[in-house]
Amino acid sequence: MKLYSYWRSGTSYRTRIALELKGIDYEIETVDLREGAHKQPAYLEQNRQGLVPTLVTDEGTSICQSPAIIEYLEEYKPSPALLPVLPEDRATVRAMAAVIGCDTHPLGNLRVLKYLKAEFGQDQAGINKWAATWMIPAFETLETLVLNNEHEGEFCFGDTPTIADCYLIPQLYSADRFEVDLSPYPKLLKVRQACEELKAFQRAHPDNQPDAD
Ligand SMILES: N[C@@H](CCC(=O)N[C@@H](CS)C(=O)NCC(=O)O)C(=O)O
Repeated sequence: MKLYSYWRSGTSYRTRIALELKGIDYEIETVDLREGAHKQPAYLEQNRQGLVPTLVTDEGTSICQSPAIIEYLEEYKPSPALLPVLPEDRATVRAMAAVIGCDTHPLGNLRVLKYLKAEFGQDQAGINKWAATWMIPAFETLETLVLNNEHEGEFCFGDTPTIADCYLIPQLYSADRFEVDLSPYPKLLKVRQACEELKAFQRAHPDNQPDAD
């Protein structure tokens, strides 16, 4: 498979984690967001929205939207599972992922931040404040969800990584970039520690990508 990816993109990062956890062979094709490569015709052929990531399957199908890609990977290679067995547990894990994927990450996307700078004259301090405004309630919610589910363990849900961890770790990485204080979320920090010990998370980390600078 081929993954169109940008090293610091949270959605690329979460998809790389899923690919790595599944042990799927894939190659990276880098898309430099800073240079606008995602808006070039060649890339738009793969992804009509002009966003990363895009996964191209071995059969040549292009899949966009990281939630769709991650769910595809779960169906394509069910083991190791990134979702629990029971429907209600699966819903819990998907809800944790959605706190980030639906309600948090989109507000900190490159195009949103560029707009805040260009149209509203925000400097880096303003951008950091914006990022914190939306990340803090998400982390508060997740800290509670992770602590209060019946399957509390090393990871967001139980003792093996799930889709929720694929979403959480890149968002924590982004929090560090925007200087969001993570000390009020000790459980999330413990989960991060557990993830950081796994090769899959290490290999997927932005610093370990071919386009990292
Ligand atoms: N919902 C999409 C969002 C994709 C997305 O926002 N990707 C960002 C990078 S994390 C991007 O391509 N940004 C380019 C831009 O904002 O111009 C997904 O999960 O794949």
